[in-house]
This record gives sequence, C-alpha cells and structure tokens, in this order.
Amino acid sequence: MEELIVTPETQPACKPSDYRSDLKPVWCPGCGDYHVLMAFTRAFAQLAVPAEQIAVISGIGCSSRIPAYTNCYGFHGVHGRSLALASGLKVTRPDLTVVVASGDGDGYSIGGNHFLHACRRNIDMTYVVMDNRVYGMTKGQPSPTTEPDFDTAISPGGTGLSPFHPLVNALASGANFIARCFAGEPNETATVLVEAIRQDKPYNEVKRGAEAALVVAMGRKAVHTGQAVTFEEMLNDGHEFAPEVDKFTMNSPAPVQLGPDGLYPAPQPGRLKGREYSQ
Ligand SMILES: Cc1ncc(C[n+]2csc(CCOP(=O)(O)OP(=O)(O)O)c2C)c(N)n1
Ligand code: SF4
Repeated sequence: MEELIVTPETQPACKPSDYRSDLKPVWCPGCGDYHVLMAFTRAFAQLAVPAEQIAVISGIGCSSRIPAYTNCYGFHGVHGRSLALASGLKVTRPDLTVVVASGDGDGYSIGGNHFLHACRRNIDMTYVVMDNRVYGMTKGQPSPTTEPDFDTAISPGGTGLSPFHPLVNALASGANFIARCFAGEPNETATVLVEAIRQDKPYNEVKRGAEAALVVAMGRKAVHTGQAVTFEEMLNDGHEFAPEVDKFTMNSPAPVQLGPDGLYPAPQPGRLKGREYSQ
C-alpha cells in the first residue's frame, strides 16, 4: 500500500474518537460489530477526512445501526436498499466519501440484486458487509451465507442449501476492490478499509494544504519583490519570510526590528528582488 502523507505529527486533530457519536451501541456484548465500528473510526482518522465530508449509509439490521454511532453524516435506510441510497448520494455529491454498511441478510438476500449491480457499476464508494452468516436482528433466520447444516428452531436440520459466495460474485460482477477481513482484528480491518476507500486517490488534505500555503507565500513574494514567481521557483526558493522561525520561543525578540531611522523595513517591489526587504 502506498504510504500515507498523514503522520501522527501532521494530523493531531484526527483521532478515531473524533468520528464517534455520543450514542452508546446497543449491540450484544461481544458482537463483532463493535470492532467494525472501531475499524471505521480508525480508518477515517487515518484518511484525515473531516467527518462532515463522510456519509455512512446503511440498510436494516444490527450491523446497519453503525451510522448512528459515528458523527459523520449518515442514513439508516430500508432493508436491502443501502446501495441504491448510497449510489444516488454519490452521483449527486461526488465530493463525499461514501461508505455503506450492511449485513449478509441485508446485502445478499433482499439487497442481492443491488449488490451485483453496484459491483458492476463500480461507483466510487465502499461497501462493508458484516457477514455473521445469520439474520442477527430477526433472531437467527438463515441468511444466504448460513451453513447448510445450521440447525435451529427456524430451520430444523438446516436449510441444506449451498451458501452464497459474496467475493466470487463480486469478482464476477466486476467490483474493482474486494477484500475479506476478520472483525476481531480492527487494525488490520482499518488498514484494508483505508485502502478500499482511497484506491490510490489523493485523499487527505495535508498535501493540498501545504501547497495552498506555498501559493500564498508565492503571491506575497511576487507582490513584495515586483516580479513574476512560478510555483516551481517557489518550491525551490531558499528565501525565508521569517528566518529561524523554528527557533522562536515566547521570549524571542520580534522577528522584524525598527531600523536606525526609527522605521520598520518595508518591501521595495522591483528594487529588492531576492527577498522582501532588507533589515
Ligand atoms: C422489507 C423488510 N423485510 C424484513 C425486515 C425485517 N428485518 C429486519 S433486520 C433483518 C435481517 C437483518 O439481518 P442482516 O442483514 O444479516 O443483519 P444483522 O442483523 O445480522 O447485522 C430483517 C429480515 C425489514 N425490516 N424490512
Ligand atoms: S444479535 Fe448478533 S448481530 Fe445483533 S447485536 Fe447481537 S451479536 Fe450482534
């Protein structure tokens, strides 16, 4: 995986907890959905995307409760229709990072047709299915991924049906990124999620922010020295607007001092070209 530009030093504001809402999950103790939530918030923090730029869309089921536990925009939709909702959102708001959450019942049974066609369309969004091989919320009905011999009061002796294979079907339908993770490994899941969301796109704002700051400095240099300055020149410019700024402390003298004439130095556009003003 390509190395992210964001490092712990450059993203102090992005912590997994920044993406959690105040709602306490109502999942059963030990449910794997807790770890998936953890992976979501860790991935968002790694990507350093502001919460208001993310939409978490879901269908219905225990797993589909996830949007409420994040502080991103979200929509807890209807059973099996999360991908339809998310596709509509993504095509109208392509600037948003759209992550869709679902269960195996939601995604592969009632929503199975939407699943195949979403893979075929490859709209730029990420679909996460929490496959517990059962309809959790509706008390253990067999789902498409339930083992054939899963013997319960609802399916005595098991369904005898061969399980649906999501990854094979996703591949055959044309999905461009397919992965399987274990919920009990939230760090690994977060890493895969970052890769799935990112898909080699420039994702975080750090590089863009640094370049924007450089453009501001470029304008300042051009105006104060009275000459055209290109982006390339500015990138390689050794001029420091505030020399030794990295050594400043609260007790340092002001970086600009009065001259012998009692005036502060001022730019002289066209006369001083190498730097803004001389002291
Ligand atoms: C149209 C419709 N049919 C049935 C239901 C009942 N229902 C609610 S959740 C659910 C299954 C959820 O199972 P799954 O998607 O595997 O999620 P889990 O609860 O296991 O996370 C069903 C059938 C519903 N809400 N809407
Ligand atoms: S019923 Fe199953 S899926 Fe739902 S919260 Fe409990 S353990 Fe999780």
